[in-house]
Amino acid sequence: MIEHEAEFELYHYGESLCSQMVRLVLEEKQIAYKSHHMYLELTGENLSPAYKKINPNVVVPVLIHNGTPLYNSWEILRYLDDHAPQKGTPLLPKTPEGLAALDAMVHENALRGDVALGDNFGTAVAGASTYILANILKRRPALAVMWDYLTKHPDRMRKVAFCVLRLRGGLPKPLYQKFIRRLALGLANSERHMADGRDYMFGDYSLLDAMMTAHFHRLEDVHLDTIFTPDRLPHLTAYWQRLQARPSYKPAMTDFHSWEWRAAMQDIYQDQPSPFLPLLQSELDQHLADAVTRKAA
Ligand SMILES: N[C@@H](CCC(=O)N[C@@H](CS)C(=O)NCC(=O)O)C(=O)O
Repeated sequence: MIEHEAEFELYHYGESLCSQMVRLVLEEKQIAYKSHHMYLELTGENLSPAYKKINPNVVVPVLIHNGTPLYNSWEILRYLDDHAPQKGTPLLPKTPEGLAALDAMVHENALRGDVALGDNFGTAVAGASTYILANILKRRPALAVMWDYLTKHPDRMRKVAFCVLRLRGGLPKPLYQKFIRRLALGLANSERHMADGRDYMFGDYSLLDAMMTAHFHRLEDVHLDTIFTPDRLPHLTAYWQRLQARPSYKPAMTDFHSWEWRAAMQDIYQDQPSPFLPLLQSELDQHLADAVTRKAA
């Protein structure tokens, strides 16, 4: 049991993909919550003994419901929908086939610990934005960062990854190229999925759309969002506008923009598109052309 004051309390970070999804769903379900905003790379606050009492795995988000912690964002999302099925927007498909299809699409798109970075759309989005994490880590001395992660982070792979980011300023370039290729494939698949004119991934808004909102918003952060044009991705471009127009978007997403993340974006991209945009465009165009050829055959 975690100490708490409100029925729902959320430990989260403004710019984390998983935190964004949970905040979107809290808004969609119209569930009020007490916010505990945490800084991650900027201060290493999540590695502190105090936070380890909330989550020994040191990650966000954690949702506390009446003192009981829930740790995994996807489980949190489902829990919220089960908890308040009649409140706000219903977020799960109604039929068993719909639920199975949702699970498959989540597998394809989610930021999952059991999927290697860049092996699905969600992990490719996360991988592509590690430049931003590296830039934020640069605000602290390298030794302090390495000490923190090597001695306090429980995940062996992440310990190393954060040290590499601090020391190299990013991951090796071929990895970014892999992320971009996977992003192109994911965008092409989603464009095809929406080509029948549906408004959301499953017709009605669902948990998957909350996930896609966070992912597309992150493409904006890494200055790849100019890929969304009516010529290239007509259905996804309209879909992205629809997601941003929802009342949940501002309170869950833009109201939680965090200053050091925004400063890192400015420092890295200087108001220019990402240097990886041409690769994303050519890979995507190739996928879209292949799909047309397959259809014609
Ligand atoms: N499987 C977890 C993953 C959570 C996660 O990796 N959160 C990231 C932010 S998106 C984090 O807290 N990273 C900080 C760290 O590892 O130090 C979930 O879905 O909630």
